[in-house]
Amino acid sequence: MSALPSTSGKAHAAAGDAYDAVVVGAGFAGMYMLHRLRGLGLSVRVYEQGDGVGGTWYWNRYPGARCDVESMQYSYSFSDELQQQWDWSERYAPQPEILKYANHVADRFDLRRDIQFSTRVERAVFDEGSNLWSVTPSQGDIVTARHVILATGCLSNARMPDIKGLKDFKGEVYHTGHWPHHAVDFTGKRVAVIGTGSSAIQSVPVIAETASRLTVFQRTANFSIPARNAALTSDERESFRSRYPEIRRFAREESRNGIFTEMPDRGALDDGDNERRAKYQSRWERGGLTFMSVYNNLAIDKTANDTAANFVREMIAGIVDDPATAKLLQPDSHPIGTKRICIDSDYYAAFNRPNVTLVDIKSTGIDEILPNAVRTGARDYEIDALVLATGFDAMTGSVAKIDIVGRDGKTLNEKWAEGPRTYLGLMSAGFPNLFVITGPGSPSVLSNMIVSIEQHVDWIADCVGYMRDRGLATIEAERDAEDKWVAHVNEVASGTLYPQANSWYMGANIPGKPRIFMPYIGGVGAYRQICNDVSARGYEGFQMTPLAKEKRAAAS
Ligand code: N01
Repeated sequence: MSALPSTSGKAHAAAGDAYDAVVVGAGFAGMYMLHRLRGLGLSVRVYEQGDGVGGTWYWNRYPGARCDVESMQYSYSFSDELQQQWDWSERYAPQPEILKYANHVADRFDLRRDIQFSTRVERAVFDEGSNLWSVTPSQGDIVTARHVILATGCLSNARMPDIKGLKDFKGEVYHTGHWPHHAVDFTGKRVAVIGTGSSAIQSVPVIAETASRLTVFQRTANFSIPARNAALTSDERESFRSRYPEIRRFAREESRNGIFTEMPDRGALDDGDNERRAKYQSRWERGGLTFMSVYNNLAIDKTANDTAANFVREMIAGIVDDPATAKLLQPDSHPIGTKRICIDSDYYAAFNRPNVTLVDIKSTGIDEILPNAVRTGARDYEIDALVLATGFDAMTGSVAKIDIVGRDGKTLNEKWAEGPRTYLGLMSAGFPNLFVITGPGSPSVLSNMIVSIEQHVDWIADCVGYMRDRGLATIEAERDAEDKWVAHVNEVASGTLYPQANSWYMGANIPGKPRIFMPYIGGVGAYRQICNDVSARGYEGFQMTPLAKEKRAAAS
């Protein structure tokens, strides 16, 4: 039973309302968290900045936006009826369909009545006397909660680049991560795209179809593998559905990245040139993220990695007609896979169109944005619309926007000033009852996000239920356990090639952000086992304190 009076179903929380849990964010993580906590009979208030559910899929509405994990796997597994009944139309569903799915889930599980939309959480302060959090939303009154769960997303804090003159541009300006809800029509317009990460790689071929001229400004070339997207047949859907128990089990327990696929049994150098090439070719034809799992050492052995990188560079040269453009598009700044690999539909081929130009800004950068043009060292490019595909303050950016005050008045931003510190990516010492879903120090962005979200949500819900059943007031990571976990996360990362790239995994895309490899690269299955072992041993590495006597009586 709820430890606190029910305040469920109110449009706005009122002053003094007390909840068992406040959840920040109503994306895939926040929605499932709400569903699980409600299942425990707890009172929950979810605050969501957008005016609808869906998180990433609510904000990222840019042309060509799709998931890069196959939809039959990038979907909730917690409800068998849901996964048996929902029909994905394509191998990689487009953003509107994923958003429709999020809305379907919200309706199906009656989630909206506990979500307060168009509301950010601005502040959360832990009161050491009552062991409760005091949460300040951007609208409505301050509420209290025993638990605060950050379901704020890893790629949700869109980053505007600091380019001179940007605010004086007179044409249309869009950020891919904050795309407007109204239709954007580029027909007949001169469009510039700044950035060549996944968002640009997905949007460029689509924008190129209608723009009169598209100029893509590239600072760093990225590796991209064809998606080979196609409509799903009912036979294909059925084949997945009938094997779901094994597919989901494998993704959770055995996989490295939360995706059901063959596990490589050998390294790239164990095969001869012809055999290796044939394997890369076959994965290239198949398309998708599993290109990188053809061998088991591409992330750790540079010579092995070079064989895959060279293959992709060769494919790029084969697609792009103009040799100078092909050369620019061939990445040479990082080992393949050490920045999140991109999945595209005709990205490289788009540069064969007469209306598309690639501009290399690696050495010169963009000098400034004029009211009607992008100025580089070489010349001015006149444009009508500007698309900023410049990424996110990843993993910590959305957490940092909330003023979180823990024990002794210390803020989380102070504690994380030199880089995020967590135990298991779930909690941070000094911040009792504050959980992060898919936070830094967990596999998170290195995985199929929904698999990692479900794992964290289930672990947190089980933990909250355990506390409720035993009359416990707080759970808090121990410093020693946290230090050891942070050291372990760093040690595992340093055994790989990942730190060699200036990636958002490393915080390298944000000036001044500490360079630390943020996610845990030990693998989804291994990580789950560690978390399960910790809880099985009575939450080893966490301190728990009991409720005061009278509160224990009220909670039972
Ligand atoms: O962002 P990014 P993204 N001047 O950071 C450039 C996920 N995602 O939105 O590399 C000029 O990857 C920057 O250049 P550089 C996915 O996990 C998933 O594309 O810093 N250029 C880079 O080229 C992905 O990894 C899907 O040299 C500037 C680009 O902008 C993550 O989101 C789809 C600049 C930013 O690339 C982020 O992808 C889309 C400046 N001042 C995204 N500042 C799916 O398929 C930045 N850049 C699910």
